[in-house]
Amino acid sequence: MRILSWRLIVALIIGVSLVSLASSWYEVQAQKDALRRDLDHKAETLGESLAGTAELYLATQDHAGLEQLVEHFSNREHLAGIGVYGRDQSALVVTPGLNTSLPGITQLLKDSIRDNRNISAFTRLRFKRVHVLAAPLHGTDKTVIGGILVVHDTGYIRTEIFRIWSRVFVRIAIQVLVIAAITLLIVRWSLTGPVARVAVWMRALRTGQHAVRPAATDFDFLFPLAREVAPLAESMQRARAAAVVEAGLRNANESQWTAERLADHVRNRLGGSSLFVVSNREPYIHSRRDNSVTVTVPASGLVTAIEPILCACNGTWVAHGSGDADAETVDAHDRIKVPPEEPRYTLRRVWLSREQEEGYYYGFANEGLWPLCHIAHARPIFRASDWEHYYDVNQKFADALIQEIAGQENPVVLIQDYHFALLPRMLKERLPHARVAIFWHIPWPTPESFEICPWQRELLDGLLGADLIGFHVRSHCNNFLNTVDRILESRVDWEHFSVKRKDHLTSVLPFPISVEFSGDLPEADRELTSGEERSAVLAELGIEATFLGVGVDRVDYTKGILERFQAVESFLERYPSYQSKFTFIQIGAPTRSRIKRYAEFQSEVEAEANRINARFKRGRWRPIVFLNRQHDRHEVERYYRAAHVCMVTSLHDGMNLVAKEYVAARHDERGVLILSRFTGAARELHDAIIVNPYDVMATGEAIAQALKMDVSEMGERMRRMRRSVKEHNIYWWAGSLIGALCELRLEQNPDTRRADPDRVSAEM
Ligand code: ADQ
Repeated sequence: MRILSWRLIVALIIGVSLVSLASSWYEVQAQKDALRRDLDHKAETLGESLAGTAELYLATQDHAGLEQLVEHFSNREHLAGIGVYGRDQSALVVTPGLNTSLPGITQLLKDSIRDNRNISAFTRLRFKRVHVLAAPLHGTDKTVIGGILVVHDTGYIRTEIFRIWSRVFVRIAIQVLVIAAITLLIVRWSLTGPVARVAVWMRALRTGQHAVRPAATDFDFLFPLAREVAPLAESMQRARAAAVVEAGLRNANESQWTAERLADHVRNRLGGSSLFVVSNREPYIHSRRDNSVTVTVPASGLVTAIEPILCACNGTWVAHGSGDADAETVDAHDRIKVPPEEPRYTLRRVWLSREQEEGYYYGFANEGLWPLCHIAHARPIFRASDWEHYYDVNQKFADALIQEIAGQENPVVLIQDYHFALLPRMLKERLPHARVAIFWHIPWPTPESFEICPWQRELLDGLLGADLIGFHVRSHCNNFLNTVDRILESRVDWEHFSVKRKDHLTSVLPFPISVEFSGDLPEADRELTSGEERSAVLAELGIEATFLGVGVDRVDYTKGILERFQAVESFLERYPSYQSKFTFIQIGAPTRSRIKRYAEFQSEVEAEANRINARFKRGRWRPIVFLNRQHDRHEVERYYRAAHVCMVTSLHDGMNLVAKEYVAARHDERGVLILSRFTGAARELHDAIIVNPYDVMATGEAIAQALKMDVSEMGERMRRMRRSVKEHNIYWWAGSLIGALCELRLEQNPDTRRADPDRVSAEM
């Protein structure tokens, strides 16, 4: 860096000096020319007035007059001498010191008399630089009768030029000093300092010490480098943290699932097979904002879980391209390599028309299947046109997958969710050698409920094309097997949880989904305790309260948000001492707003919050704060850490990740979870206060129990729940699912299926 600074300084100094010298040289030359012209002019004027008088004296032979004249003029400024000569160049009157014997001067006089004209020149007189003017003298008849010489000393011009050069050199010296100082400062501020801080950061990362990431301004100059280094550093940090956790757990004879372990596990399980994931929502969305394309990752546990697997085996994710700049970022085959900062796998986008999206996604999936599978007393709407779109879109995804899979020997396909019930069969019919699993993220209803669906047989048959169907909990598996048993020609094997239909065997197993469990708080969040976080959150909201509850949901009628608000109301009624003290914050992301029922529900939630607030509100306290927007992960986690109690009161929920996120966020082992018994999570998190959300009064009592809970009991409960979530995290879920799928023998017979010692038994 020092050499660079010096090089920069020397180069700048040489450059600036050369430019200064060149421009000064021109300036000096111009000044010199001006002074010379000025002298020439002065000599001419003097010569003229001298000649006029000298001619009179010559005409009258007045020698004394001539002498007086010469003496009179001889003390002019810079004048070196004056001489009056006869026609034969003989000196008539000459000031002392003017040596006319020098050939240069006598020649000028001779030429001037001979040619009858003024001649001037700059020349040397001994060691002096002089200006000489030779002019002819005329008689009354205009004939040349002699000549004069006017000699000026030009030394003053040299002195002036010297003074100018001195000023130039002083100016250049000052410039050099200023440039050197500014360069040194810039190098230090923008280069040496940031590079040193980045180096310290990287060294701390390398040596595993506490590393504080330098400020964004430090990366400004080093942006291209930082773009590469930052993910590298982060993955190093993650790898190191994972290694530490692994080592710790190995000692304790346990093994926590991490992204690295999952990647390794999947590589081993897949052997040389390629992995294909299908979901409706894509992991990267390209959108156009202010003339530039930005990429966002939708907040979803699925991306967290699936991405390491796809990265590990360079797989392909097929999804609906929903971003408005998606089409312009893919290649000719609708593919794009992701993650953008370090491309490791392929995202294949499938395009849907507006009608298709309306019919397949909003219509059949969300107005038909969603209420069909959730017991939340919303009537499913089945339209034949929606069903057709649902069928077509499943077919479209099947076509895209077949294109992607072409030529692969043992492809493994993992399909996500209720948007693709028909896809497993469509795939298997064309690719019988593919291993196909579908994971159903929502509950499966009882056979009696499912039977109302006009396309019940087609849906079941489509699903049974898969080799493996995953649900969150055992009871959903049981409901599914019961439904198949009742509706389709098939053989259900209750011992091995499988269905045999037309010689094809489908395993139906529970894989409870989870969240990423990080042992460490993000660096930025280490500073505040939950109490401080609470004060900060309340201050930001302009609210005064002592106790805080939180709920985080899409504003969906299955999430029991109205019942939750009513439970808060009941609690405040029964425990008035908590009025002005307990505030419940509902973070509610608007969802599926194009569906009438959802738009209505959104208004109902707002109205209920307003009603309860109007009833109890006092000063700067309000019982309910409804924050109706999508928050980023960091914001949501702040609320989790700030809240005394988290309420999950779904009327029916496949799993519910919010419950697990709250537990994972409570590094301080504080906080109480109130959890609906109708969530999949309630089968795992026994230390939550389990409630029936339809029983509003009992849920209100649960709030009182949570707020009064003894710290040691709270800690015990939270510790046990954290242990469970930590052990069964999102990586464990993905590893179990892929492991089970790879373990199945295609066209297997249940009696010959090998037991997998590593297979996760998630008996729920
Ligand atoms: P969802 O019905 O979407 O998922 P859930 O499991 O609770 O429900 O997950 C919601 C996710 O969205 C959570 O990660 C939560 O933090 C986030 N979220 C909700 N509101 C938010 C907001 N306002 N701002 C930011 N983030 C918000 C379906 C099933 C579930 C099943 C999951 C996973 O219905 O039962 O658990 O899939 O399989």
